[in-house]
This record gives sequence, structure tokens and C-alpha cells, in this order.
Amino acid sequence: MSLRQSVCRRVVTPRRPNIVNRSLTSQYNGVNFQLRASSATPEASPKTIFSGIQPTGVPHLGNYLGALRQWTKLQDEASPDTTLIYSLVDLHAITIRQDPTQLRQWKNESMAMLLAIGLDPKRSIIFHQSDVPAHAELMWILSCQASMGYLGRMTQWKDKSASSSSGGSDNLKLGLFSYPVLQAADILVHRATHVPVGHDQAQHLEFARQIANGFNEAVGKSVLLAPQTLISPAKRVMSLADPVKKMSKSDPNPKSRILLTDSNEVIRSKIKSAMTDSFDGISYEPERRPGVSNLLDIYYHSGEAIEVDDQVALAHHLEGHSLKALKEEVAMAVINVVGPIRERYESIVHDKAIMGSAAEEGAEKAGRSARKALSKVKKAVGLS
Ligand code: AQP
Repeated sequence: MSLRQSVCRRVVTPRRPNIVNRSLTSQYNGVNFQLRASSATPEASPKTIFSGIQPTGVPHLGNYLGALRQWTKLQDEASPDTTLIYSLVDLHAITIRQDPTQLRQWKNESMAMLLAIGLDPKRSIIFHQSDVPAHAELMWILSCQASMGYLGRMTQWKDKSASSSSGGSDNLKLGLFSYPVLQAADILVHRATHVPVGHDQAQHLEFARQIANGFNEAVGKSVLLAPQTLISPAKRVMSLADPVKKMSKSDPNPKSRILLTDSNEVIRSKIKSAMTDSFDGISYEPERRPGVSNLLDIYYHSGEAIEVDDQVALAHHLEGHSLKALKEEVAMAVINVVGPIRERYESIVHDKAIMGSAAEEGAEKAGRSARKALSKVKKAVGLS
């Protein structure tokens, strides 16, 4: 019996909310998310969903399963009065030195990718962050509130400042340190009620909530809205080459990630060479077997239709099969996800008219949305 035959198909049905530590699962417009318990804001209506991605390379499978897939689901299942705002956060991209020609190309490619995954500019506002100056303006105002101590404890700052790409501690840049303040401004300037992100961004979202509440307290009225964080079920897709690190666009090893533009052959070859271990059989043990567990995670989240409750049950279904067979199955599931996106991307990426009009329309609508909240903030602090 092949692996494919051994795994039944799953009908995606709402699961019972499952309270675990500080987080709980929730359905939002039919999409399963984990809500951060500490981030529960009273349900606001109408809703505004905001999220962003850095144009720092072609998005990878981690970006897709951890964030982008939820963006399109939210769009497709949103009620008519929900506003959806998705940004290519190019001001964040320059917190690390970028080659200008390369950055321009990545911005273009990332816009094509957002259209390729199914975002519709008539339904979702899609824009380049630097086209809407209100983001940077609110960031400055919030910087005058943000605590250096709090920012210094951010995990991403600690990781990135310790990495060699930052050029050592003497070369650490202010922008990298204050990145979460800009991220808070991105969200708060649109009065977002819900922010779908991967798990790595949860801490920054908590910061955004705190800065909103702190600002409101300081000015003595409710000007900014603390949003709810929606954590995707595929919390953290790990590197194929070093499965204790997350899959990342900036990892120097291209075999560590699957790009949404990779051909079927490249996907097969990257998964075939994914790091696993020499233990017998297939089991889901993220601590002891990070490589195999990451493949199971990818399989579980790529195969929408697998009829098992979780990755442990998936591993049980696959008992007796070889790692080689597992890799072949994972590759097939990933090809099914990536193939259609890649084809749409290739048909769009060189169409300057489509890309230009999407960016222009997005900037215009996002600018209108942002100016409303910014003008309230400026009044509240006495700038206008
Ligand atoms: N490995 C991942 N697993 C699950 N979710 C992920 N995300 C990123 N990597 C993973 C989610 O994707 C969204 C957009 O991320 P981003 O591009 O803005 O920044 P990032 O988190 O720093 O992603 P990368 O790929 O690691 O980029 P670089 O290398 O440029 O820093 C976010 O919602 C994120 O949670």
C-alpha cells in the first residue's frame, strides 16, 4: 500500500476550541486560528484585517503556510463590511542594507506573488508601505512612547542583532531596533481589528497592543485600537537544511527553503535532500527528530485533505514506511500547493499594467484609510 493510499482524506470541519496555556483556537470566518489569550479584544464590527510581508525575496512555503494562505482565505470568506489590507512592507526591508535594483525587483515580484496567491485588488487593499507616508509618521509619534527596555527584549532583535548579517554590534542599526514600532504603526494606523501572522510575529503584536493601550492612557481617550492576533495553524515551518531554525528568505542556503516559484523538480530535489536523522521509522517528536517532524508538519499543513487530527496521528498512519517514501509524499503535497501559484505568478510577473494598477489603487485606498487614524492621533497629541 502506498503512503498516499494509507492516508485518508480529511473533510475540514470546525474543531472544538482547545485551550492550551495562554492561547486558544478560534474560527474566524471559517478559518482556524490560534488567538493569543492575552490579546483578546472585544469583537469589533465592522472588522479590519491587516497584515504585511517584507519584499526581501520570493516568498517561501513558510510564508505561505504561516501567513499568505490565511490572507486569501480571510478575503474569500469575509463579510462585505470587512476591510482587508495587505502591505508589502518595504520600509521594514531596508532595516538590513539592500541593493536598490534588487529591492525594486523584489517589490515587483512580491506584488505579483500576492496576486498569484489569489488576492483580488477589488476586494483587498494591496499596497507598498512606502507609498503611504502615514505609516512612518505614526511610527515617529509612537517612538516617543516606546520603551527601549521592552524593545531590547524582543526575540527577533536579539536573534538578528546576534547574526553575522548585521555586521557585529558596532554596526547595529536603529531601524532594526525600532522595527516593532513601525510594525505597530502599520497596524494601528489602519485601526486593524485582526492581524493574521506566523508565530514568530506574536511578540511584536503584543507590543503593538501594549503601545496602543499605553497611548490611549497617556492621552486620556481611546484613539488607537488594540488588535487581536490571529496565529496561523502552521505556526513555524522550519528550514529543510537545519530544522531547528525557521524557514527564512534570508537564509544563505537556498536548499533551506521552498520558494513559491520553484519548479516541481526543484521541490522534489530540495525535499529529497532535507535533513532528517538515522532513527528507525516515522514519528512526530519535534525535540528529538526536528527534521522528520518538520516534514510531517509540512505534509499535514500542505495536504488540506488528510483525515487525521494532528501530526502524531499522521505519523502513526505512516508507520512502517521509509523516510524516502515520506519525502516523496511530502514533495507531491507541496507540488500540489505550489504548482498552481507558480503558474499564475509566471503569467502576471511581467505584466507591468496589472502590477502598476494594483499598486496605484492600493496606495490610494490605503492612504485614505491611514490618514483618518493619523489625524485623530495628531489631534490627541496636539500636533494639529
Ligand atoms: N518559517 C515560517 N513559518 C511560518 N510562518 C512564517 N512567516 C515567515 N516565516 C515563517 C510568516 O510570514 C509572514 C511574512 O513574513 P516576513 O517576510 O514579513 O518576515 P519574516 O517573518 O522575517 O520572514 P522571513 O522569511 O524570515 O524573512 P527575512 O529572512 O527577510 O527576515 C509573517 O506573518 C511571518 O510570521
